[in-house]
Amino acid sequence: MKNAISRVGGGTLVLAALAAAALGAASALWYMTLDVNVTATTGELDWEIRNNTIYTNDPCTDNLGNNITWPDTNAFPPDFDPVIAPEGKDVGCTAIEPIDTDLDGDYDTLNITIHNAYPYYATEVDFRVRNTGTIPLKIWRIQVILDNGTTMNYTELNPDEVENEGLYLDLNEDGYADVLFLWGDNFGVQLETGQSADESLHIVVLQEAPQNATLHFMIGLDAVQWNEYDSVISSTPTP
Ligand SMILES: [Ca+2]
Ligand SMILES: [Ca+2]
Ligand SMILES: [Ca+2]
Ligand SMILES: [Ca+2]
Repeated sequence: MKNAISRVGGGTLVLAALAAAALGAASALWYMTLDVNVTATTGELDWEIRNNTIYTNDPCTDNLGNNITWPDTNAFPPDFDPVIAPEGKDVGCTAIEPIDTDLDGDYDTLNITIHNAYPYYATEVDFRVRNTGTIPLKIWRIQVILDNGTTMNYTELNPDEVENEGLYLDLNEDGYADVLFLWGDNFGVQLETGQSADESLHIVVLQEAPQNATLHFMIGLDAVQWNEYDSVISSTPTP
């Protein structure tokens, strides 16, 4: 009888040892899982406006910063197709200054100033956006930032407004639109790390723009990681 009890006792010990071993295995597995999570570091979402790709068809200065004369472009309704001003007149010009607003070493915003503009003066702002992060991204929306800090966001959700018909903007908030923006596309185009996409913006000054005023605003962009794009645009109203 003692022997039988002893055997049972021995069996219990063996089971306990097996359970401990199993627990040890589970612990090891748990730590391995943790290791995997730690090793899979998060990616970086980042992009830049490349400095040497910023272009306007009516610059105020040359590459050395000297003032230059450059014929204006005009664009009249209803189609606003740009044409060189009659007799190659030079009245207005466009200055573009890239800014690094978050001080991370790359340009993310454009400071745009239109000097001496008049109704139907037209200008073009082109630039290239490059994915400088480590994960694919898509350009989500445009930001137009007014002097008083008001920021308006536009996505491709209203393609007729942003890409085709254009966007009428009241820069000085007097109730009348001062400029018409017409955008190129490349919303939602996937950019792998290191890849670039061109953005172009046509700006036409309208009849109601203030006289003797310098038109100024800033342009920024928002990008999202590639697999967030659809859910972001479908859940966010514009502007
Ligand atoms: Ca950046
Ligand atoms: Ca000019
Ligand atoms: Ca930056
Ligand atoms: Ca206005």
